[in-house]
Amino acid sequence: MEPKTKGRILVVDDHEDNIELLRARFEARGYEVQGASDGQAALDAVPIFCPDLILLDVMMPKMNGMEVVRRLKIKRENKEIPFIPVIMQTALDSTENKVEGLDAGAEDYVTKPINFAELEARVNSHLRIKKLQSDLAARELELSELNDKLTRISLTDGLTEIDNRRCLEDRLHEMWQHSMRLHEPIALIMCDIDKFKSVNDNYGHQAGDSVLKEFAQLLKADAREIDRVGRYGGEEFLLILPGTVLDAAVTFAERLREKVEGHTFSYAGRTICRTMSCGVAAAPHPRVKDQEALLRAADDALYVAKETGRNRVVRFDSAEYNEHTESKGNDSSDGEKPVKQATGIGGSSASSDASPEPKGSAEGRRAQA
Ligand code: GH3
Ligand code: MG
Ligand code: MG
Repeated sequence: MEPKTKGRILVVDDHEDNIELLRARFEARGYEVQGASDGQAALDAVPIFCPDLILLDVMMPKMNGMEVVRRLKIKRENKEIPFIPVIMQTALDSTENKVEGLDAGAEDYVTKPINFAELEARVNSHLRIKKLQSDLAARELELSELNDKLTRISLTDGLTEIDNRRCLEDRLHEMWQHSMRLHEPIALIMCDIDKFKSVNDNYGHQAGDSVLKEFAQLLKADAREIDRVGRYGGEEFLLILPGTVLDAAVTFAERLREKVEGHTFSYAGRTICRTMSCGVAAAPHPRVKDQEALLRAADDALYVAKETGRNRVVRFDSAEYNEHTESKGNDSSDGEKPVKQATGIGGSSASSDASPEPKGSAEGRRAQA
């Protein structure tokens, strides 16, 4: 194994003899040294040699040390290079040079002729600072990665690995604001697997988990990139469709419903079939004033789909929706008189195991879950 170097030093000097002198002394003490004989060569060497410290002569032809320091500083500010301490080598009597060098961004200076013991002490002191800085930067990076991971976890459903309810609510908030600002439509589809409890009862909880995962992927596969698909709770999923009018959302929901109806879920060699019910709502709509009302409208429409037989898509404020909610007296919208529409796309006929069973309001239903 190669012995660990005490540090990588880039020595920049237009006199080759000076470079060789410092190289011999530093290498003898376990440092790794590279020389550069002008300013441009030094700048070129930095990304390749990756020095821990630069020992820089001020007086050089073409590009002097001051200019090198200024350019290094810009590169560092642009995050092209990490922090690299620079020690300037100045003439003994040039206070002006020292001030200018430190102002330009150098960390320290030594005066020529060089006292090697002093130079080595300064080099070590700056290497210690550099190490502290890079340890700190590595820790910061670690923390920020951990933070990103935690954020991702807090917004993702652990089982299905799609957006969770919190994420959906955040996105809905953003998308609602965006839609209102640009006067664009926005639609929601609230989906609930029919008779899902019986999957758990008949095949076991793990089979239920597996169906939920597969179901999430079925929904996601058909959504556009700009749509959000998430698990709102238990076996209830929400799709947020920006820029989508009610008619288009109902058509899409119907397509998804048919897809689920025709799909065979499999778990441990057994096949399971299920249907889903959907409630669809969109804005702008005279009865949908805010994002909460939109969510409630989709949820209420889902409730009607459940009550009227399951395996159906019900549109908020359709004739069917209004007739049903009026007869039940449980419409939880804003209390204004429902606007009757000619028809609500009612999905297919009821599934065979469907048995309308009143469970109270949609919110009540969720509270039970
Ligand atoms: P409905 O058609 O009225 O929606 O009937 P349902 O059986 O689907 O609805 P119900 O609310 O009666 O039951 C939902 C079931 O979903 C009960 C609960 O145990 C199950 N469930 C919720 N979350 C999970 C989960 O993460 N994994 C599994 N396996 N089951 C879950
Ligand atoms: Mg269900
Ligand atoms: Mg449910």
